[in-house]
Amino acid sequence: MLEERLSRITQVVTDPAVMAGYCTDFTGRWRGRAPLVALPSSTAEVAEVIRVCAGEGVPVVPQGGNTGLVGGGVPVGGEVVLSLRRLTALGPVDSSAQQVTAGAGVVLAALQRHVRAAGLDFGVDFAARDGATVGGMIATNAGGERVLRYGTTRANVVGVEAVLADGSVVSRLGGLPKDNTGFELPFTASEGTLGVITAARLRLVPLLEHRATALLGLPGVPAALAALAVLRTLDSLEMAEFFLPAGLRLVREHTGLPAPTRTEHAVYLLVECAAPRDPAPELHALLETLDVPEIVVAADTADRHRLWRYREAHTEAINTRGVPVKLDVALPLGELPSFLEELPALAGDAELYLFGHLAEGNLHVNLVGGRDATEPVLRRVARAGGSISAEHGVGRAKTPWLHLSRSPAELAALRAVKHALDPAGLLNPGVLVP
Ligand code: 2HG
Ligand code: ZN
Repeated sequence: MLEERLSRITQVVTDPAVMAGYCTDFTGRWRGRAPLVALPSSTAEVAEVIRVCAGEGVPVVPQGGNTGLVGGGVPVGGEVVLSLRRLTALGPVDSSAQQVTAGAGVVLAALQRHVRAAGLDFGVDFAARDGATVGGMIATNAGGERVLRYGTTRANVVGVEAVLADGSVVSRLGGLPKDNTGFELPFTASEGTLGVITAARLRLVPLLEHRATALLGLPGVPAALAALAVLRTLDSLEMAEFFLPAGLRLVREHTGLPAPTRTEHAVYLLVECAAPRDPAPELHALLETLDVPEIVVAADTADRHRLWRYREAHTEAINTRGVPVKLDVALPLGELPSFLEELPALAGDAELYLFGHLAEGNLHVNLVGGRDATEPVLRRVARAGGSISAEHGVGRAKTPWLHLSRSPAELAALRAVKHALDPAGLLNPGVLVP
C-alpha cells in the first residue's frame, strides 16, 4: 500500500482536517482530493518518495507554501501532495560571493531575515513573503515588487538542485557565476512539471537600509506612466506599484486604515527608493518637479509600511468579496491606457479590482461574481502583444489559454521537453503543459 510504503520513508499525513490545508488554494477557487500528503525532510527522502510514486504510477503535485494563485500546487483528484515545507535548511551567507544556499521550503521572510543579518538582501520581495517558499518562487519564477531593479526570481538564482521524475538528483549548487558546461535544465518557471526543486543557490544583493517612500495621487494611467518615466531616472528607484479607488475602498474596509490622501484620485502610484545613503532628498526634489495633484511622503519606517499596506492588502481584501478569478497579465506600457479603458466592458457584470506592478505593465485583474470574463480579457491582452501570465504562472487556470501567448512551435517544444524529462506524466499532470 502506498501509504504504508511512504510512511517508511518519510512523514505522511492522511488526516482529512490537516490535509485540507494542502488540498485547497489560498483563494478557495482551486481544491481537490489527495490520498495523502508526504512531507520529506531531505532531498534523499524526496527522491525516495518520487521513486515509490513512480513505481505505483501515482502522480505527484509538488507544493511549497501553497500561496500560488493559479491552481498549480493543489491536487485535482488522487495525486500525492509532495510538500517541500520541511526542507528549511539555510546555509551560511557567503559575503564575498554574495550567495546563500537555501532549501526549497525556506519561507521568503526567513530568507530575508537570514541574509539581512549578514548585511545582504534577496532581490525578490512581495506581499506573500510570510508564506511563499524558495522552491515555489523558482518553480513559478515569481516576480513581485522589486523586478524593476533586480529582475524576476530567475535573475536571482545561480543554480538549483532538483529530483527528476525517475528519482535521480541533479545538483548545481556550486555557486559558479560562470559555468558554460552546456545549457541549463529549465526548472525555473516549470511549475513542478519537470522536476521537484529541493534547494537553490541564490544570488544576493547589498542590503540598502535607507529608504524613501511616497504615494502619488494621479488623474489617470497616462499621468502615472509619465511620472514613472521621470522617476526611472533615479538609480535608487526600487518599486512602482499602482492601485485604483475601488481596490483602495475595499482595503480600507478590510484593514480599517484611514484614507491615504486628502481627496480621492483616479490612480495611486506607490514608489520607493533605496540606496546606501538617504535617497529621500533626491526623491523629494524630483517629485517637486512633477505635476502631480497630491503626494504623500512617508515620515518613517512605520509610515512606509502603512503606505505599503494600502497596496499589499489588496489580495486578502478581495478575498472577503468572494472567490476571485485572478488574471495576472502584462502589457507593453504603451498599450495600458486603451486596455484599461476597455476593461470594464470586458469584465461585464463582475466586480473589477485592478492593481499591480506598473513598471512591468503587470496588472492583477481580479474579477468577483458575474459571468467569467477570462476569455475576452485574455484575448484582448494577447491582441495587444501582452502575456496571459506575467508572474503567477500558468497552473491549471491558464493552461487552456497558453496558446494565446505561445506559438504552436513553442508549445510543441514545451511538450517535447516535458515528455523527455517526465515520459509517464508523473509530475504535476494538467499543469502548465497543455
Ligand atoms: C501581488 O502583487 C500578488 O500582490 C497577488 O501578485 C496579486 O492577488 C493578486 O491578484
Ligand atoms: Zn503581483
